[in-house]
Amino acid sequence: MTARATGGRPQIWGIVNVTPDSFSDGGRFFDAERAVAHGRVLRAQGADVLDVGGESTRPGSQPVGAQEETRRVLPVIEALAADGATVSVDTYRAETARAAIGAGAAIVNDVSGGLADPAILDVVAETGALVALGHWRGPSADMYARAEYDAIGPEVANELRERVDAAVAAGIARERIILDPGVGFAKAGEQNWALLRQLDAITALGLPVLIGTSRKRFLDSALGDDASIERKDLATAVTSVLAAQRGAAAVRVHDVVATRDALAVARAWEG
Ligand code: PMM
Repeated sequence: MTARATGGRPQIWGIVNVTPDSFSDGGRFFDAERAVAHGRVLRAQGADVLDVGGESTRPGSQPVGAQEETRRVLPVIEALAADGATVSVDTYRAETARAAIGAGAAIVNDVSGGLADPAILDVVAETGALVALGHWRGPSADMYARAEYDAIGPEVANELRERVDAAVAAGIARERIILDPGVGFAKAGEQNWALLRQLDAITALGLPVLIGTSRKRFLDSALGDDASIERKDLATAVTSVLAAQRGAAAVRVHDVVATRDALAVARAWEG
């Protein structure tokens, strides 16, 4: 597995969240079992990478801590990697990343681009994992306070270039870096659309670009406030195709089937 797109179509990263199920009393084992089963379904549906996360990074969400995060994701990563899946760990913590790689994760997906816990870059360098560096300006709790841009595309590109420099300085080979402009991270509503419109500024950095729009709040401005999950998944399939047409190498989604089909239809059109 490289950081490049597979066979001309973008990679599909399927989202596997390992968070407690408030509707079940099955306990912790059940949460992991459920996540593994979900990951297997996504893989069978065509996910190229399974992105396993144990802490929500949604706006306003509370951190769970490294110990709890590791406890949640490790058994899931172990089981999915043992199946032969390419597993990514969605974490900004060095300690979690190290444990996840030990359990079989091949990719560290750090939405903070190494800013939240700089030691994560050393872990990636030491282990030879791939890394996705996200554009980030601070923790979820107050990230909208930092959502100020004059020209969002070039500014995000510049800040990502600094993260690449930090990663390379830590000993990570450029070929092992994927960039993510961080849709929804320190960007409010319309700023996300402007960023997507200016995706060229990010792809011009010359590294593979990962885009995550799945079920995000900014889609509401196109769909209306009360759009169902199904409608958001359809919208995500459309944004994933548009991102792919503008050079994205990978898309991170909840609904793998919708995005897989949309990408296949776009490819058939393009011939
Ligand atoms: N978004 C979320 C979590 N992890 N990782 C990457 N690389 N890019 C993203 O856009 C991204 C991410 C938040 O969304 P979720 O809570 O639906 O997973």
